[in-house]
Amino acid sequence: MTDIQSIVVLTGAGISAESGVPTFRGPDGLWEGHRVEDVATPDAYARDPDLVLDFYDQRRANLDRVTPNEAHEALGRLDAEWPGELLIVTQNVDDLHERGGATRLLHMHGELKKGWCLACDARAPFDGTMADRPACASCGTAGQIRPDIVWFGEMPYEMDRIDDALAACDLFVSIGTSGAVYPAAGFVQGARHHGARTLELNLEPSEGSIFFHESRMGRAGELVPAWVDEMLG
Ligand code: BJW
Repeated sequence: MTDIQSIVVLTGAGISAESGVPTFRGPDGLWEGHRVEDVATPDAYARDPDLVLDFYDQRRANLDRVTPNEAHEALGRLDAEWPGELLIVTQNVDDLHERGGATRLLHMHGELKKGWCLACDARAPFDGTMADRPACASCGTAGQIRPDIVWFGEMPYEMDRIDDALAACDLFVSIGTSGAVYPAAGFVQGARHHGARTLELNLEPSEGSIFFHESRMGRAGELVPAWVDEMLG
């Protein structure tokens, strides 16, 4: 892979699977006893806020029991050593990329460790239990903090920045994502449209596998360090 200056990496739940964080679309389409559609929509939150807040509280607490794996650490190394442009776009709401050393990173679907106050619109770090209906540190209103997570029907974060990076990149790499959720599922075609080379690293072919120039199948914990070694020569 010569002549590569600018890289965009997209990651999904598969990169955190070997850390013990469950993926969304397992064989039976269920996840921790819930269908994603039952908890990851604004309607679900309006219908049963206790269920939704508890679901995210449990996942936030679980972050303290997991650690970054070889794939997160390899991307942290790429971030530290790659001399050109790099943007790691994660769909994941865990903090394993940061803990693996990534800094050129954005969370397009939000973060478990952030809260969004619906009373004053402040988004702030959060590390407690939302089901207890805490007060907002900015405005003092109690019971109005929801997870700062992008649910179905909501606009993912930083789309302009992502679109600019996709248009300018020489290489687009997708890691551990099923390609089932848009707009992320369309990034490969966007990058190709602008002339980028495209590579998929996944356990099995994603829904958009045919759009990639190259697909490598296997565990992220093996494939990602090997690819990063290639890039850093
Ligand atoms: C391994 C591995 C190992 C395992 N090593 N690999 C009809 C057509 C097109 C679009 C739509 C449509 N109807 C509605 C839409 C839009 C909708 C959408 O895409 N729906 C689909 C269901 C069709 N999208 C939205 O609503 C988005 N917003 C939006 O579109 O706004 C309008 C807009 C317009 C124009 C431009 C921009 C925006 C918002 C989507 C929000 C998604 N939110 C979720 C939940 C977050 C909350 C939470 O975490 O609880 O985000 S859904 C869930 O899916 C989560 C994930 O980030 C996302 C992607 O999942 P991911 O990461 O791919 O996980 P899995 O489980 O699906 O796959 C794991 C993969 O890893 C598998 O392939 C495994 O094989 C692999 N793997 N172990 C390597 N060890």
